[in-house]
Amino acid sequence: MTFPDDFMWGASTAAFQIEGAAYEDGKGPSVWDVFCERGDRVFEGHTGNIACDHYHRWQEDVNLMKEIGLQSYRFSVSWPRVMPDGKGAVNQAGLDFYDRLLDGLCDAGVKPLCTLFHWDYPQALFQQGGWLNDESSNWFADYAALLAEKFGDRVHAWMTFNEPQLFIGSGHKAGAFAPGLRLSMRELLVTAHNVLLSHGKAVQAIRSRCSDTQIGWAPVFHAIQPESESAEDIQKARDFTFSTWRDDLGDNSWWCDPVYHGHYPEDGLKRWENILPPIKDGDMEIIHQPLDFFAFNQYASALYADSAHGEPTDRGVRGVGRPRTAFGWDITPQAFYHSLKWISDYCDLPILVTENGCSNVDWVSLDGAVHDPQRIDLLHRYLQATHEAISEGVPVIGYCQWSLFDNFEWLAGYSQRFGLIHVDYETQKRTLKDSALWYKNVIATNGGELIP
Ligand code: GBH
Repeated sequence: MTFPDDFMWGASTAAFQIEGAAYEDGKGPSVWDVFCERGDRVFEGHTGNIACDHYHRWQEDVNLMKEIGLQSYRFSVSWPRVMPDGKGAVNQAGLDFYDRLLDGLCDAGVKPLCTLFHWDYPQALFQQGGWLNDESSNWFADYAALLAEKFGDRVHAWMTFNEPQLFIGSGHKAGAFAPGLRLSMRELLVTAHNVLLSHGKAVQAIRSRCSDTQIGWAPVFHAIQPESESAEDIQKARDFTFSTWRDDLGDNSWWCDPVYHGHYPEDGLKRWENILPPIKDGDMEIIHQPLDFFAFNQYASALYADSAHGEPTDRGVRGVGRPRTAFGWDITPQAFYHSLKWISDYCDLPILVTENGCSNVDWVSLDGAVHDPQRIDLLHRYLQATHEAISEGVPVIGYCQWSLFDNFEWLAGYSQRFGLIHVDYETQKRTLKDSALWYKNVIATNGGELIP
C-alpha cells in the first residue's frame, strides 16, 4: 500500500487529559477541574490533577515521539494555563511551558498541530455566562491572538475547536460533561452560535498574525452507516449523516455548513425556527472563513440508516457478539471510508484525520511488554479504509491516532486506555505498547507493509 509521499503520520492528545499540574505555576481552574472536584461525576472520583504529569515530563514524552518516528503531534493548549481568568492577565509560566514544548517538538522534527480549545474552559469565564455571553467570541479571539503571537512561528497547523458537538451537546444539554449544564434548546442554540463566531474570529486573529500557516477545526464527524453497500442505501446513509435530526446539536451539518458553506442547514433552520438566536448581519461571513483543510475525529458509528425508520437507528441490524472495543464501541472502518468520500464531495479541501483509535484492556505483561493486538488490528482496518479512499482520489493529507498516551478519559477517568504508550499512573512509567512499535514501522515504511 502506498500513501502520498508527504502524508503526515501523527498522534493526538489534549491538555486536560495529559498535563496534570492542575493547580501549579499560576494556572487558573477550568470547568473540568471543577467538575472533577465534585467527586461524583467521574469514574472513582478521578481527576486531572496529575494525569500523565506531562507538564513536567514533556521532554521524556517528546523523546518517545521521536522514538516512534511521529511526524506530527496534535496537542491542545490549556486556556486557563495561559490566561488564568480566561481574559486579561497572561500567565508567563504557562506560556513558557508551551514554548519549551514547541521548541522540543521542532528539535525532534515533529510538526506541532495545535488545538486552541479541547474542552477545558476557564472557570472564571463560565461564571460570567460562558458560551451564553455575547462577549464570549471576543474572549476567544483575544486568546487566539495571544497564541498566534507567541507560537505562530512554530505551529505547523492550527485547529480552533475540538468536537464542538461534544462540549456543547454533552456539556451544556445532557449535563454529562463539564460544565454539567442542562440548557434549553433555545439557549443551546445561542452557545452554538457563539462557538461558531468564536471559531471565525479566531481564524481571523491567527490569519492576520501568521502569514504562512494552516488553519482548520476538528469537529467529530458522526457517520450513519448504510444498511448495505447498495448505491441506494449509501445515499440514504449519507442523507442522514448530513441531516439535522438530533436534539443535542450533535449533528455534523449544524456546525459544518456555517463553517464551510456560510449558512445554517435548511432542515435545522426549519426545525428550530421559533427559537433561533438573532443572527446579525455579517455573522455568517465571520463564521465562514477560508480554511486550509477539513479535519475531523471519528471512532465508531453506532447507527444505521434503517429503511423502516424516519431516523437513524441502532435497532436490529447489528450482530450479536460482534467485535467491540473496551468501551463497547463498534468497529466500523466502512463508515470511516464512506465519511472520507462524503467529506470530499462536501467540501473541496484536503482532509486531515485528527482522531481515530480505540480503548483496550492493556496492561504490562510478565515479559515487560504491553500486548495490544486488538488496537493494531483496529488501526490497520481504519488505515485500509483511509487508503481505499485515497486510491479513489480523496485527498487525505494525514492521520492522527488517538492517543499518544493512555490518559484521562473524561467520565471514564483512567479506566479506559487509548494510548500507543502505556502509562502506569502510580509510577508515571511509560511503556511503548506493541501498537506503538507497529505504528513506528507503518510510519517508517509510509504504510508500505500494511495488508491491502
Ligand atoms: C474524543 O471524543 C475526544 O476528542 C477525546 O478527547 C477523547 O478522549 C476521545 O474521543 C475518546 O473518547 O456510540 O459506539 O457510536 C469522542 C467522542 C466518541 C462521541 C464515540 C461519539 C460514539 C460511540 N465520541 N461516540 S458509539
